[in-house]
Amino acid sequence: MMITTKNQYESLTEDRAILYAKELNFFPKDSELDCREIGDGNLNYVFHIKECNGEKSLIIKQALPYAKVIGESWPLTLKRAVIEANALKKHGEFATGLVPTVYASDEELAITVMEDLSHLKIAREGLIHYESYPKLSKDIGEYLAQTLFHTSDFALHPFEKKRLVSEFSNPELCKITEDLIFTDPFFDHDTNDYEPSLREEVEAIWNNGPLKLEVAKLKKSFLTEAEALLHGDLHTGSIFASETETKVIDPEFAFYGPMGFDVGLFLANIMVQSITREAEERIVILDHIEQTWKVFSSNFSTLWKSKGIESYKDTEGFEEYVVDKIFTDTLGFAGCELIRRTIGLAHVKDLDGIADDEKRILFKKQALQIGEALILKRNEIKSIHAVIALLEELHK
Ligand code: SR1
Ligand code: MG
Repeated sequence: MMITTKNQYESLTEDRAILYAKELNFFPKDSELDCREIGDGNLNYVFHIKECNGEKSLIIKQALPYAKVIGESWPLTLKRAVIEANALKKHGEFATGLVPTVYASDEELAITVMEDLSHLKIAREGLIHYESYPKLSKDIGEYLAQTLFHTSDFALHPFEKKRLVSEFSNPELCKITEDLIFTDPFFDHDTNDYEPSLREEVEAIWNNGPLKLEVAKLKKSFLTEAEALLHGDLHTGSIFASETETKVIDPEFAFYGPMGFDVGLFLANIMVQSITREAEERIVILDHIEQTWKVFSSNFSTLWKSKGIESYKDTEGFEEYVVDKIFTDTLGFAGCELIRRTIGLAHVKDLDGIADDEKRILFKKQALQIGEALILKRNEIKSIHAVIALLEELHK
């Protein structure tokens, strides 16, 4: 079922969401519906609607015309709902079973109606509570290889690639990332939010010329390198998981950018867990880091060989050059993400949720230290094992 309706924008309430769901003809006629707003993200409403006396259920996600986390003083385009629905569909063509099915979308109401995934848990929440996700890194490695390869110039006719670049032009959401990940944390900006005990480390970042030069280069890559259709915000809060399933949600930041950005954001958010965990619980996290890169790079290579259309694909050294560049970019973007999640506007519960002041501050300092090292040493670090060694240094 794929419905595209036209209505004038109004924000939904739980009651209005039920009325809207009834119009979709998804539920049996006259069935009684229950609705709860379950969104805990920064930007949108998420309504979970289910039959009171039946099995069927769905999710209605509605973009608000402002950032929920800040309020109406931060207006935000509603076009992001269309970007999200279209990115879910485009990525779903390749990452089979790894994104929710979109049932309907409504451009005027900025609504996406999709598969209910409430039997799964947000991976960040689960990881904080040491839940085991044996498929997470394999699935995300596969998701990254499929989505990034198939939407790139290595797989698409140049006309189709450029059509998609235009379709997924997402300037307002990109500006959030440009500011919150690449700029504000590296300057004394009023959006920053850091604990007073970190003031010395924060000032050291603002005064670190060589670090800022490398961040400027990474920001330039983000601004200019339209390599593939990215998810654009692939942190562990954008992933639903269980022991047997993984689903990537929320691609409202999708746009054409450098491939390493998606890989780096995911790895940075996993790395936070390696910083906060004791030795025994850390092993599984380090394994996720290794497996994500291994599965991504080996699946990307397989796709390159089997489906690549680039004339130079068999030219000695070219594939290696492309994968090495993704790796180097990945490390740099991961470093920026670690720093912004520690001292920028949008934090993560993995760190902020640690009640013990001494431990929390220590872990935050370590996140900054790893972030800086990844940015500054990204051209020297040649393997995922070297990244793991860097993380393990913290615990010696
Ligand atoms: C105002 S939006 C803050 C952050 O939330 C989103 O999930 C993105 O990560 C963004 O940077
Ligand atoms: Mg989100």
